[in-house]
Amino acid sequence: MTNKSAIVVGAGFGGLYMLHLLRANGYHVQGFERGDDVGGTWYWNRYPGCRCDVESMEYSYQFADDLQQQWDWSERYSAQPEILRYANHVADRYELRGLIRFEATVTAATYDAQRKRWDVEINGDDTACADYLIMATGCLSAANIPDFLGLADFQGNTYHTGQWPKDGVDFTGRRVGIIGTGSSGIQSIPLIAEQAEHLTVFQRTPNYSVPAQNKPLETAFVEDVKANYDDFRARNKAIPPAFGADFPRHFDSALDATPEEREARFEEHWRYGGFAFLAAFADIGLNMDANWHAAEFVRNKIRAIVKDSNRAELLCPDTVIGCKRLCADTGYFETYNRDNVSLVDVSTNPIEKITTQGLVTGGVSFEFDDIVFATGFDAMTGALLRANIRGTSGVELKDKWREGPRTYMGLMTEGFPNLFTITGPGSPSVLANMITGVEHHAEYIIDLLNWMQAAGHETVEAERDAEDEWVELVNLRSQATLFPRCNSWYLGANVPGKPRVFMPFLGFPDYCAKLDGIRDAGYAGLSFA
Ligand code: NA7
Repeated sequence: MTNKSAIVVGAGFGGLYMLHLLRANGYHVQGFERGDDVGGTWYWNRYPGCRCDVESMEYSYQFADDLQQQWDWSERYSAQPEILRYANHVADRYELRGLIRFEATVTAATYDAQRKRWDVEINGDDTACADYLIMATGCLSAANIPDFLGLADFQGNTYHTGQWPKDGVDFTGRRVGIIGTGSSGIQSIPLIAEQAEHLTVFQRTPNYSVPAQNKPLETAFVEDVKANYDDFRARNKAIPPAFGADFPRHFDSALDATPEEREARFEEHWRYGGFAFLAAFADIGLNMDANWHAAEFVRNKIRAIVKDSNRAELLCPDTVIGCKRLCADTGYFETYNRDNVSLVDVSTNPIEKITTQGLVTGGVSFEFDDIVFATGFDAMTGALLRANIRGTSGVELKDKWREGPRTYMGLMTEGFPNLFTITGPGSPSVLANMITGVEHHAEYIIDLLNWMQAAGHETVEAERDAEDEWVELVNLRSQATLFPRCNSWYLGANVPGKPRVFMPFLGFPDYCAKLDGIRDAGYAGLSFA
């Protein structure tokens, strides 16, 4: 037992495991969570059709073999209710609930350099303090509702996909408008369309989506994975996204194939489903010409599925495929063949205003009973900046990150001693298997804290030079790919005014090797006191 204490903010998968490790290592620990239960992103995103785009056998903790052996998933891609049940199972199994105060939003966190402690304000009127502050606040947890004129005037119901009511929503017989065609829109539109009297989709940018090809998990497959789970996990951790090791994967160039070979390869990957589509050739994410072939294949699929040719063209993206997160759907494009679904292009005529009865775009008024905002998140930095974090000399994180997030290893930021970010910007985070990522971070943090206890250090802080080099490295790695060539939330481009900086570190194995090297060099780039 140590006399050191830690506050963990967030009770999603990162926070839960961090709490477990801290307690197991003898730290005094207190968790705070905005929701009234565990689950984080999977607690809030309850919209119809919400489902993980990483396969179930991979999207789970691997720190305890009995846990992964005993838990059973029902489908190839788990739906939100099942993932939330899993989070609850973990919280109960490891008796974590007692460590967490629910409905407790951290509204400010200030480092006291004299006492070498973090003072945290909860719900604006309560306080707590600890030696270490660990932000496990998630990458997709700060909802983005655009600042539409007249937003408060609407007299019907409004919903954001990332803040969905616990009891669900019944759209039967209702006129519904939905804004946004990212993953949340693409997953929810087919199901809302089945219920609503009429659904109008407001699309600013069409998106690439590949069928998920979701299905019940086969017993023989599950047994095989479980019999070789360590090997399965190790193979996944050895590839850049830390998932999909068993995808059909090809290492040749799309440009070396004949048109017939390309078509056959893309068809094979389309039928396999989901992210595997991007593994059809080695250079889809690297070469614009190769990328065009993959994009054109999807456009032709859209043209074949959607019967109204004008509507099909509106749904065809002309951007780089895989640059925004590729979506995995169930019946998305088919939904546009329904009589009760309309599609409105707002790319050239932005939504002008929300009215008491609906909204106006291009001078045309639409009336709705309900409006759904599938408008995404202030990703990766939003939840951290909303917590009003102040470091040494009162520096605010939002000021330090005004030109974009700056971290060392995606874990720490200079000027903020003893503050850690689980899957922070500058770590693989959203471009790797998130659960693998949070486990790696929580384990790295606990090793570092234990090392500090043994060495008698009270504080740890990133060094400015090391941080500058890290930011440069993250940026350079993205420049070698096509990721910077669109307006994605990976770049902060979805939120007006947000600096355009590519935030995830590309490549989980390289990232882990770098962090191991830093640790083996006595935590080079961190300074201790
Ligand atoms: P996304 O992928 O950020 O999608 C948000 C959508 O909302 C996208 O189509 C946006 O269009 C649209 N949007 C945002 N603001 C507006 C305004 N002002 N007017 C019209 N349309 C707008 O969020 P999701 O929740 O779907 O998915 C986030 C991640 O969660 C996803 O990648 C998975 O990892 C899970 P835009 O493309 O910006 O033109």
